[in-house]
Amino acid sequence: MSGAGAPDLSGLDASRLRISVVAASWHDQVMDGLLAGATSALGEMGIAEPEVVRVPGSFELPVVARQLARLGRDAVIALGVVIRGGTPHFEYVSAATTDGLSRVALDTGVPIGFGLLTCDDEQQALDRAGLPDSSEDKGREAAEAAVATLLTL
Ligand code: DLZ
Repeated sequence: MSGAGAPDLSGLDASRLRISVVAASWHDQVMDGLLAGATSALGEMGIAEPEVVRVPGSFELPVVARQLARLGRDAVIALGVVIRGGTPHFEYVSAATTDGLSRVALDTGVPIGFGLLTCDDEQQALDRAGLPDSSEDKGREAAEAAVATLLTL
């Protein structure tokens, strides 16, 4: 993870941490990349097989993230992809999911990795999905951010 002041995660043994991933089920190829990025980052921290909970769509991420936080997870990584369509639905789902995840983090004090892609088209999402041709890996970033935040609390 880069960024001034971010905790150094190299060599971290997080195997005792209870960390779950909650992942939406729209846009399969992008989701596969986000999930691979997050689980690979967690694997490097000693969490070999993190719990992964699938939900129908991004709108459902906050309620499940909140339940996982309430059940004692140390951190939750939320992954989803919303792609702009021809109706205002994109704005509603993106805003509700973002606000909801933020509220979960603030209300529970449990770090929530924010791995929600909100993109104009599928190519933008693929570019950020951590796939072989992608330039960014937002699933990995979300996992690293959640754990880094946890280490600061
Ligand atoms: C309905 C919908 C639409 C149009 N687009 C997306 C999307 O791009 N990404 C996503 O994760 N979910 C989408 N959904 C589903 C909603 O998030 C939600 O699952 C449904 O409205 C049912 O509550």
